[in-house]
Amino acid sequence: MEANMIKIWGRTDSSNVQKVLWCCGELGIEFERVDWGGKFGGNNDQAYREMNPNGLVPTIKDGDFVLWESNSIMRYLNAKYGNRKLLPSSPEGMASANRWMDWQLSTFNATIVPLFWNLVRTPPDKRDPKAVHAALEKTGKAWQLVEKQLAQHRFLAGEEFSLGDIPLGVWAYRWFSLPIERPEQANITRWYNQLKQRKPYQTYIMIPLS
Ligand SMILES: N[C@@H](CCC(=O)N[C@@H](CS)C(=O)NCC(=O)O)C(=O)O
Repeated sequence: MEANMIKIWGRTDSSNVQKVLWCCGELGIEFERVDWGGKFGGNNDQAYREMNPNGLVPTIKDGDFVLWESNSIMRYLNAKYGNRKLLPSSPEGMASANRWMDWQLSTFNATIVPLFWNLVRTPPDKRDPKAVHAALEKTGKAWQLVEKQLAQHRFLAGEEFSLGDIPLGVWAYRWFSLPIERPEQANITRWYNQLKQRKPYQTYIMIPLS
C-alpha cells in the first residue's frame, strides 16, 4: 500500500461499501480495501470500534482522518478529490442530490432490505413469504417516487449523473436482479440501463448477489 492511499474497511457485497467503491471508481481514486464485516467479522475488534463505534462497514481512513457513514464518505471524497464534480453546483441541484441520498438511507432502505435478505441471504425453507409480499409492495411504491422524478430528468438530481444516483443505483441492480415480479416503471428501467453503461457500476455493483 502506498503511504497516502485511502484505506477502506468493508466487504464487497455490502450495499453501503459498494457506494463508496463506485464513488472511488467515478473519481479515479486509488484505494486499499480490506474484507471486513459479514462473514469476515472484525466489526467488534476494539481497534475497529475505536474508528467506527457503530461496528458497521464501511469505514475509511485518509491519512489521519477516519470517517464512517457511506453517504458522508462519498461527499467527503467528492469534495476532497473530485473537485465536487459529482454534485450539481446550484444550491437547488445539490440539495436535490443530497435529498435522494438521504431518502435512500432514511426511508427506501427499510422497504427493500427485508426483500433482499429474505430472497438472497435466507435459505429457501426459512423464508417468510408474507414478509416478501409486504416488502415487495412497499418497495414498488417507494420506487414510484423515483419513477416520477426520472420522468422529468435523465438522472435523479438533473440531467447529469451525480452522487444522488449512487445510493439508489446500488439498489436498482439488486431490484432488477431479484427473482420477483416488478411493476412496470419505464423511467427507472431507462435510468438503470444508463447506469449499466458506467465502468465502475459494472465493476463494483454488477456482481452476483450474496
Ligand atoms: N448508515 C450506515 C449503515 C452501515 C451498515 O448498516 N452497514 C452494514 C452493511 S451494508 C453492516 O455493517 N452490517 C454488518 C456487517 O457487515 O457485518 C452507512 O450508510 O454506512
